[in-house]
Amino acid sequence: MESVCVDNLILKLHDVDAVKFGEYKLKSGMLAPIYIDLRVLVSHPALMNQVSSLIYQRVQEEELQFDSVCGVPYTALPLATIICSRHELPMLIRRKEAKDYGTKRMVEGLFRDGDTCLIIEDTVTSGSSILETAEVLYKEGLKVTDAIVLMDREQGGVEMLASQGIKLHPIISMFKLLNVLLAAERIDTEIAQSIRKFILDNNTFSSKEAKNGNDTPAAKKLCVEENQQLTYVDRAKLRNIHPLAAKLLTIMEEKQSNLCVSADVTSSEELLQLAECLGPKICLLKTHVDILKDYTAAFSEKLQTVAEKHNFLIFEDRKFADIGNTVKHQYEGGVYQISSWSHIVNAHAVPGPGVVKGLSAVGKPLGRGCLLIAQMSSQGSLATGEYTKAVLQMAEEHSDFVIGFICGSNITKRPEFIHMTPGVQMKTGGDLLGQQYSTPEDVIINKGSDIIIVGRGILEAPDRLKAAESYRKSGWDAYTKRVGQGGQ
Ligand code: S5P
Repeated sequence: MESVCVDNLILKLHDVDAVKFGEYKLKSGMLAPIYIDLRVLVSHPALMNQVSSLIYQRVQEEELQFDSVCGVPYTALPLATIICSRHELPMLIRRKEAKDYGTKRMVEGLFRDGDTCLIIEDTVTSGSSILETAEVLYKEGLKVTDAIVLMDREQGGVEMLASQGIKLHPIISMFKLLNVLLAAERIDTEIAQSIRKFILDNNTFSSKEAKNGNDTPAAKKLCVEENQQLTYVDRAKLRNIHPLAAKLLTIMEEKQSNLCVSADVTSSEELLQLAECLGPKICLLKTHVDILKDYTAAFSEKLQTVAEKHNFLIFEDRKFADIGNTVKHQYEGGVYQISSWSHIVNAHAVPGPGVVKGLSAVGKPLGRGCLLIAQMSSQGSLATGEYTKAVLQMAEEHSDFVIGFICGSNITKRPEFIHMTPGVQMKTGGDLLGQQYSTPEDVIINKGSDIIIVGRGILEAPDRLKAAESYRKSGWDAYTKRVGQGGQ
């Protein structure tokens, strides 16, 4: 229903020339193959209403909490006005310039110190106009946690605003717009391709971070590197971070450990001994409870006690991959009742967003978190390229429950997501069933991941405690080197 509505709106925007194709000079002087001008909306009242409804629909879907609404001047100002008037919400108006008489206020309307204001914008490229408005609001003592935009050009705005603690909720993305216009034969494949390339090559967040006007692969690499200089503790303090992710990052800093042990043993007694012995060295313990030959509810209670004693979190590596309704039961019920004891679980994105929604219905009220499997360590894995990108998008759309990824390398610049990488041993290589290993240094420094997941590298060592300590140290030394605190 909603997507029909969005598709229809995209066609109408094209009809009224709010989206144009050709060669257009942008403010920056750069030539762009697409031009989006939503200022024309004011001449089309029915469209204004449709856009306002979609924006408000998003407010409701996301269950956003705020005290007032502010539209970025000028195009989004009438949109905010329609929404506020229709739904009787208090509005604030941000002045572009302070008037030189009277109160010299930059923000008009009533508000209290500490109130939260929702920002509405028509189109976002870099995110700078939203940030500018947010900064004016901050100066008045207001808070901004969320912003809704009708059209996201997907050129880095989401990432830039996330780095400033503002979650951007786009209604139409550039890629969606192109797909709809292509399907309706308004543009051909060649034009769509050239615009996709332009968008990917002109990510303002990467190029700005890299202080480099255009050269994208290098710019992107540099950006990842700069972003990765954020410490775990800095990330734990981000305004929009999931509380469980913040807790994990804090444990990592406190215990100086980015090591997750994969406790792939088949007896519960051995698993508890392992947890007791390696507990002080790890931030996270990963389990596969379905390989235990003697699982009982008493075991999971004991495991929780050990986790509390040694201050680590539990991650049941269940890899849910069914429709929402089924995973809900698998997570909450059955023999294992995973949601009752595991802080973190993971899921494949194959079934679509329903899998996250089903898990979230059970886990979110309990304060649990989920990792999406974006890439796999096994040879011939199908989780690559476009699939990985789609997983990232799913995570962004469910960041109130998804706290990060199982992946081989850093896949997003958004620092609130935690990257965890399995397939780690001191030496590269693999096993006979397709597992492939990278070293802790490679994973943390070159691949930009956050947590190393180690199973047999520790389990098969003659002295497991000694091996865990050496993985902890390698992982931690690599991290301190990455954030520029090592080597002194
Ligand atoms: O892509 C993956 C994802 C996971 S969660 N590759 C993996 O190896 N894993 C898990 O990590 C796997 O199920 C196992 O529990 C662990 C790796 O174990 P190791 O003994 O090869 O280190």
